[in-house]
Amino acid sequence: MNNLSDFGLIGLAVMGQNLVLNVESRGFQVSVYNRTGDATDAFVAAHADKKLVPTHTVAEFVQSLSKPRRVMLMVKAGAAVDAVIEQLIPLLDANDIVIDGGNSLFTDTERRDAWLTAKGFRFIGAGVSGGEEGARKGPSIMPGGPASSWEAMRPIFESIAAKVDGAPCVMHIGPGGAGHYVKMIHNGIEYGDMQLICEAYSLFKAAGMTADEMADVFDAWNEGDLHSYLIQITGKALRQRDPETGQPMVDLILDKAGQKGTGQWTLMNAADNAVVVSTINAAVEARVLSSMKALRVAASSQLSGPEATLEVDRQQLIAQVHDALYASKVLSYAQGLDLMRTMSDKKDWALDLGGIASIWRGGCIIRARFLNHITEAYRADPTLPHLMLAPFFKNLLNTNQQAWREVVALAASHGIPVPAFSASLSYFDSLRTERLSANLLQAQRDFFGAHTYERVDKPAGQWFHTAWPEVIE
Ligand code: NBP
Repeated sequence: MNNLSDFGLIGLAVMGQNLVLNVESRGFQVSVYNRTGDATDAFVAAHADKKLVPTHTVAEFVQSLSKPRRVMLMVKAGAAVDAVIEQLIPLLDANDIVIDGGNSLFTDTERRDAWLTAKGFRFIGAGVSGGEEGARKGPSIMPGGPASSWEAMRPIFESIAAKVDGAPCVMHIGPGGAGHYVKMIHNGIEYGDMQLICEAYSLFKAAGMTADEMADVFDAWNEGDLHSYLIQITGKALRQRDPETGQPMVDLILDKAGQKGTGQWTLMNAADNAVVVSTINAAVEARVLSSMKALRVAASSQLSGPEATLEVDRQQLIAQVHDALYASKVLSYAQGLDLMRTMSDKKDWALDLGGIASIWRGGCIIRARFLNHITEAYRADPTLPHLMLAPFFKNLLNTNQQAWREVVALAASHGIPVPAFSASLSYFDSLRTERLSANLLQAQRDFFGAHTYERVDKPAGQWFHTAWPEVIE
């Protein structure tokens, strides 16, 4: 082993351990440190044949690295990141690079970037997607920070990232918090994708399909346009049996969804920027509603509704749900991209949306065949105002919409909640409607608040107020 390591990682939980093994497997010697030293010892002992250097204090860790030092943090997002940085600051030298690879909030990353830059260090806020397996075999990496820091980390990032068609799933996203921001949007889109799949599942369930029959459908879909990691794992999850009872595993799992916050962050950022992400919003809210299990159980016997049983032609339902899922999925991505474009303009990040779609093709949770079409759309027109208006997607939405409408109508008439399918369809219909009902809304605003309105028969920018009749109650 060399005296000094090429790379160091702090935080040996599931993501950290797997990233270390990935980096080491590319020929780098890696120093490791974990707050609880037993985890360090157990990890290094379990991989005694690897070029790993265990350290038990932050000082020992820093001293074990070649300069400029490359220190990656894989600790719990939030206060833990600041606590580790505080410990590192007195020990680092100018130009050393600190990379936060956790799911940090991008505004925290911007604060840390300013903090460390002012002290002469280099900071990279890098989103890492792909979970445990991605970290080990090749994640999608979204690094933000100065271009010079990216260049210094590029050889390691490119060697550990997933590869698609020979290209590594990593690129310099932009300055400051841009990397963590894009990872947050990735997670928001992931929420949307997952919820849409769950809505397809609930329709199939209402049609009386067994878990194995549904698994067959998802497996078949994974061979076509919907080919993606999430469709693939859904098929596998549905086929899984509980060893104890022999029943499908999914039937035994409590219907209360957890969440760690990145979906909600996406909603808050969308609200801050007046961008509509209704599919992602529906997905986050569906998790919240699912968590209200006790109330749902109580309400289920008090609030009536139609029988949630679909007596329909099964093959036709499967084909229609496929088209509804695909169209809704496009909307979910279109909304996420719209939010990224808005923030890119606001923050001067110059985000390459086509490039971002391309690094999401491998390693990450939302990896999917159809991302190629997003890359092509932005390569053909980098100023594309909205994904729905790209030729491929325009055609897809026009073709799939009849099935989409029928699925949403079928679900509504049978009392089956499909919040993400229907939010997506409403967004589609709102955006393609030349004249909405907001004329009446403007009248209401002017009526009670003298907020004024523009007129269709006068130039834009001229504002009018009407002396509305007095209301006598
Ligand atoms: P966790 O998010 O569960 O964090 C556990 C690690 O943080 C342990 O090494 C723990 O050390 C360390 N830590 C904590 Br907690 N407080 C600390 C402190 N004050 N000082 C030093 N270390 C501290 O681990 P994870 O699931 O591997 O995720 C790591 C990061 O990657 C998170 O930001 C997560 O959101 C992100 N991420 C996770 C996934 C995933 O699939 N799990 C995917 C993508 C991104 P200890 O052993 O001493 O308690």
